[in-house]
Amino acid sequence: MALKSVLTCRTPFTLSKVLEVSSGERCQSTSASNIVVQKVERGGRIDRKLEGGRAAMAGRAIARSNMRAGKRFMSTAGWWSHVTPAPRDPILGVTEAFLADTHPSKVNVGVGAYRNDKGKPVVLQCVREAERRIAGSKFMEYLPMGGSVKFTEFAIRLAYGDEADVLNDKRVASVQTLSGTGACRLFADFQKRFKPESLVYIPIPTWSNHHNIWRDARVESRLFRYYDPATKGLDFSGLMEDVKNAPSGSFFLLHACAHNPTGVDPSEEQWKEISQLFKEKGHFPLFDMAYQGFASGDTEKDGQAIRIFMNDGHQIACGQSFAKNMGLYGQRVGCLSVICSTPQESVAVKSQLQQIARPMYSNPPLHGAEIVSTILSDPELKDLWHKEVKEMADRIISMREALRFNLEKLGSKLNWQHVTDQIGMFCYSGLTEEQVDRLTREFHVYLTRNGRISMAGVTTGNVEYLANAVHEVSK
Ligand code: KET
Repeated sequence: MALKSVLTCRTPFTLSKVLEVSSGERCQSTSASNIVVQKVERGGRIDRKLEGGRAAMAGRAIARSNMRAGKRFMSTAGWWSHVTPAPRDPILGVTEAFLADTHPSKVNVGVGAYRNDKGKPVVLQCVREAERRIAGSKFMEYLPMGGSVKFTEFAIRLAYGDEADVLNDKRVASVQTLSGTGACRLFADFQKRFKPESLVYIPIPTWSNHHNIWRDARVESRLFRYYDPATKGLDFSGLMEDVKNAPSGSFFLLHACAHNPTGVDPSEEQWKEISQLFKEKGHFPLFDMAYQGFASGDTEKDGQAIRIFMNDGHQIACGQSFAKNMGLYGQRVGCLSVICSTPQESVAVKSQLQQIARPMYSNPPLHGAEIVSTILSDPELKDLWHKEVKEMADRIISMREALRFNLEKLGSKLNWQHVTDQIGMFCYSGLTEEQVDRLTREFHVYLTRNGRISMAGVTTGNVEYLANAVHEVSK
């Protein structure tokens, strides 16, 4: 059968492919998974419509017959006709929707990215100075698979404290990662490879991407209670019960500070109790520390949970991100560290973490690691950084007060105390999905559907507008 093919692309997602067949039939694919077969002589009237898998099969059949006819040809169905669009990311999708909105009063309190009081992204002074110092650096070589050793040495000192025994004993395996996400993912892959039967327990609720990370690493996950919507605080007894009932030797994902999305952290006493119970049960604590400095404004204080577990002798793992606390979002700079029982074990663990990184991205990027190690190795720059972290944390705290004040001023009958009780970047407002949808539809306020407000996007300029909108939908 003689076939002639024409292929045009209208958009990256919609292919319009036309094939003429000798029988007089014409096969047109109107979308990637849809083929319409028409009789040409009958003026294009649709005779049959094939969709999805059937369309793909028809496409392949036509392609095969065309191959037999010895013609150069492209398949009607396309290699990827079975691929359907991925669902929108619950956090980064909010930014996409915000950018598409042209309303002048629109407000983005979706993604957890710090803005100054003018609503603008910030480059910290310490970062600018570090960049000035490393500008013109002749070193553009590959980093080792585990990244910059100088960087990881400073990163783990920040996490565990300069004087930590585990550091003096050289018992910490650490690698530079693609920010906090990369640290979690590398650990999840490591867990799957070396404890293939283990489970990971994830708090309810948590950063939405945690679920994706352990799912893609093929680690079986379970949930544990964390937040109590009734009290808008920690469900401590529920948490302890779930920790107790989990099979011994389970992995638990914990937020080191400034829990995302709830802004609710255990107290020092509660962390101590959790640590003790973990000891009894032989559970593994994995800390995601994406916000060190953002909870209290003090990086040491925000490392409290890590220090408690470390001093209790746990072999913890910790994922660090410098996206938020140094404003290095797009630089993708983070660190994964694992406390081991001996220096030899830590050498082995590090080599295996590198082995996982090698076929995925080979080695991590240089620039962000250079910035971080320049800042952390210079006492003056480090002081400046501490001051700037505190300024960011303080601005967020003052916006919490302003939001609550305005809601109360508007006469809201609801209790908004949690807005100021919670800490870190987020306010877990308690708004329902329907109320969030109204906020976006009627007021052009963009936030995640779980009612999380990124306080980093609230400014003196938009706080009244935001409070009014929240009040209107929650009356
Ligand atoms: N852990 C937590 C708890 C977290 O909130 C984030 C980012 C990350 C890790 C990853 O950050 P990275 O940029 O890979 O270092 N959270 C914000 C951004 C995002 O969703 O990617 C957010 O919740 O808005």
